[in-house]
Amino acid sequence: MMAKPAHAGRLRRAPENFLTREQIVDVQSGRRDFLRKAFVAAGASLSVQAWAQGSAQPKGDPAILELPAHSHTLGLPVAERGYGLPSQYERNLARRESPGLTRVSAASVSFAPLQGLFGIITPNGLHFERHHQGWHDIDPATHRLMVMGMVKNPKVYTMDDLMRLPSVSRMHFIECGANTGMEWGNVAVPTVQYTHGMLSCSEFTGVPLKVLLDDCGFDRKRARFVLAEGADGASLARTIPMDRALDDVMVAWGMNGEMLRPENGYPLRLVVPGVQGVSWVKWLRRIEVGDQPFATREEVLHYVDLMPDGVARQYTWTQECKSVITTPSGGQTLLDRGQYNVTGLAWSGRGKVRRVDVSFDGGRNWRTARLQGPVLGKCLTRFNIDWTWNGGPAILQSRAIDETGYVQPQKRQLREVRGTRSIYHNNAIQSWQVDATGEVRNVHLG
Ligand SMILES: Nc1nc2c(c(=O)[nH]1)N[C@H]1C(S)=C(S)[C@@H](COP(=O)(O)O)O[C@H]1N2
Ligand SMILES: [Mo]
Repeated sequence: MMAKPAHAGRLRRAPENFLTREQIVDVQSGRRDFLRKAFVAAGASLSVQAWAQGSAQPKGDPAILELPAHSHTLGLPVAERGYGLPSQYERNLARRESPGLTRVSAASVSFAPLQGLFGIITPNGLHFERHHQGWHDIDPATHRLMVMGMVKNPKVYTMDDLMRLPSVSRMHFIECGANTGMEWGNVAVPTVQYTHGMLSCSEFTGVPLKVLLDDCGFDRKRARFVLAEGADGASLARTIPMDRALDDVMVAWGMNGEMLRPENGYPLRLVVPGVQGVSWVKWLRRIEVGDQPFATREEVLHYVDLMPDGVARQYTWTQECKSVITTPSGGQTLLDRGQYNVTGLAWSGRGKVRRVDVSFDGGRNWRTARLQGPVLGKCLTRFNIDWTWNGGPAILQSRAIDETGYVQPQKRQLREVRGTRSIYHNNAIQSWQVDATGEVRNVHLG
């Protein structure tokens, strides 16, 4: 049996990463210190040394010495609901809304709890949500997709028609262009759920858009762009350049092995790998082929970046290379010094992640992290690196490099080019400060 490192550090997992009002009062009145000691004492009673020496029974921990009821009573029969749910002990792991984002738009957003997820796949019930005009649970029997414009044979497809076509399944991340938007200014939102939680990753199943465009006989000479439009009240519509439409764009109905969830576009959504979330039109009802960009509301008024010279950067197709440490991250607490597995996510809209470096001293020194397979193009990549916390203050950062050689910028470098008036497309390096009490918080370095 492999011995646990004798000084393995422990972390308060706090999936939701938020203290309750009572806990804040506790902290203010000094009770937090008491809680900390209680945690440490409970852990210390399981002698790690005893395991390492192969001793038959670690002494003292009632959780291992006393036979719990579940070990000598009859368990439940198969789960009551035909569709399983997480353990009751995981109730805190949930999507959450942030009042802060009303700065970007009055419509709704919920953030994925990145701090509580493992690997690269986002469970369907925790996939972030962004609705410009609310969501609907649309009947697939009456849903239709129309392909029209510069095509020889305009067509209307039913879901059955679409699902008979040759399909593919591929893993991709989706990130809202406004992800990490609040960090452009001097607002340091508390947790990674709120800084980076408009990010998710799934295996999508659907038909390549190219198959539909070929099926309708698009005008190869004149067609340069397609428009994708949703069936919601927002009629959300985005232009996609033809080279992308013919490359890896999918008209998808599947997400992680099952049909899309209603809030993520059931029964049909566009998947535009590497491109910001707004182009991933949900409840997809129309594809129009044209010879110029369509200049819809969503690309003229929204998702543009106001540059320092006052000119707006429009039609941002690609999400640039980015990464973030998810554990330890803002709101979590290191309960004792010792060894930690520092882990996070890296991604690039241009292809594969080539390398991730991690710094523990605010960017002075960097060490290369281990990339966990599979490393796929336009997909989240999980990284891990060992760290021994000596109990002193530290600043944790991660810096991703993609296969094109693009290096994720420092916030300062990004601001030099883009100014401070942007909301969208912030892919700067994130800093988490660990202070001597072990508490981790979001800090902006100059
Ligand atoms: N029809 C429609 N499609 C939409 C939206 C919408 O409001 N309506 N929101 C867009 C935005 S801004 C994003 S970031 C993604 C979010 O996808 P999700 O809710 O599945 O996470 O969907 C995009 N597609
Ligand atoms: Mo978005």
